[in-house]
Amino acid sequence: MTEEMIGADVVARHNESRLAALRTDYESLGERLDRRGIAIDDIRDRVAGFSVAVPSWGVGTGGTRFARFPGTGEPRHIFDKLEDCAVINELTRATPNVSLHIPWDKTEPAKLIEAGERLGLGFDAMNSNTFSDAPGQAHSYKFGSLSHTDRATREQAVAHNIECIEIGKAIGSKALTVWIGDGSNFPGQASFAKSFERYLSAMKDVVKALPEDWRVFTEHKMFEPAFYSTVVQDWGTNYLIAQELGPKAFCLVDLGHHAPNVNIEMIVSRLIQFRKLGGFHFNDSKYGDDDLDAGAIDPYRLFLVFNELVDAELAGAEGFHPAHMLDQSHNVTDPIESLMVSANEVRRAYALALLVDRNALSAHQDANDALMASETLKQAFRTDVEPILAMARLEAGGAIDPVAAFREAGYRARVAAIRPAVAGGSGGIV
Ligand code: LRH
Ligand code: MN
Ligand code: MN
Repeated sequence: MTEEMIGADVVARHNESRLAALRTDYESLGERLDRRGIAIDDIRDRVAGFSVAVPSWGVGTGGTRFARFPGTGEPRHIFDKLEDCAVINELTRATPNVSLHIPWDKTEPAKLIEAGERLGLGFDAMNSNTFSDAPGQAHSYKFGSLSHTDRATREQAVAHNIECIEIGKAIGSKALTVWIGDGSNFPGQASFAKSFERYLSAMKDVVKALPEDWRVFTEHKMFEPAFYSTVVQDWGTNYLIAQELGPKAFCLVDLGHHAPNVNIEMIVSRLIQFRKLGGFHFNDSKYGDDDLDAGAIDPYRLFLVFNELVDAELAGAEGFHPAHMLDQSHNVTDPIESLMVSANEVRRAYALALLVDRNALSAHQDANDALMASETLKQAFRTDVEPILAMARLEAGGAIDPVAAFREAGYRARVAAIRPAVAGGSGGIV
């Protein structure tokens, strides 16, 4: 029996007052979609089958490089974090898996399994951390980790990644995500070629430890914490890595890790075409790695990314099963609310992309009718699919309006009474 964090009665009460309006809206949208030759129930079923993993580190308040302003009832440890993640899934029914970060979430695997079973949660990709020093570790990552000039430091970073795989194996994960902060701050500080060579060699040792049915996702990021050069800085380098590391290696696209205005949807298309798209960290940004909620700044771009994903899905692209994860940081919102909104935004982008008239789009492309091609995408994007998302949640036992239900349930006040307040302070980067 799954332990409920919110309670089915609270959710039922919440839904009751909204049910009639939702049915009317769903029916009316169904009629309009029908005129476009789209069966609304098919879209609802696909949306219901779409999930996105929640990052364990996302349920705490993040910070900037300058300051951290904690909220009330912040999770004290991984078990509190898992309870918060369970709330998100109970209300959205879109996030049945959690992505762990080691050593932040390090604990006995048996206890993780027990908590996961109790809360109805599974575990998605494991994330290693060689971008900060853990207490007591022998060698510092100040000047790098997997690409460090010192062999012992590289070996320590490899051993840490292997430890993440071991924990993941015990709890049912099937992937390891590796993001490193390695890079340089001054021209001349590091040899680009030698650093990359050392990184590739270390990663080959990590790949050797992967079980048969596992994948490794390497995550690129243009800058930060290194401000002059970064070892795994863009999708080109990431693609080279995936090629060098072989069939278990794939590229992870964190939407916030690109220069402003970069055409991310085109990167996604390229990686799909060459079978190296591993998955996503969804978030949004205006300037850099802002880690804002998915779709908060540019929902059209999120839709265009999903347009590529749906295109590949419907075409039955071989070996196409990208991992969907959120990765965001919250400074001014309740993290649970933000993650619920993001999960819904990701589903919205998926639903909207399913509405694209692909035959028409393809014909407009062939006829070089730029205007109508663009309008075909816009027609889908302009549709309000909220009734579809809400119906998918409702039928799976979730809330019609997850944020309102969360507030009605008084969960944050309840945990604030148990979890001691955390002191604020100076920032950290993630
Ligand atoms: C780096 C990153 C990466 C880390 C996470 C905490 O900016 O996106 O995925 O693991 O943030
Ligand atoms: Mn990320
Ligand atoms: Mn990031």
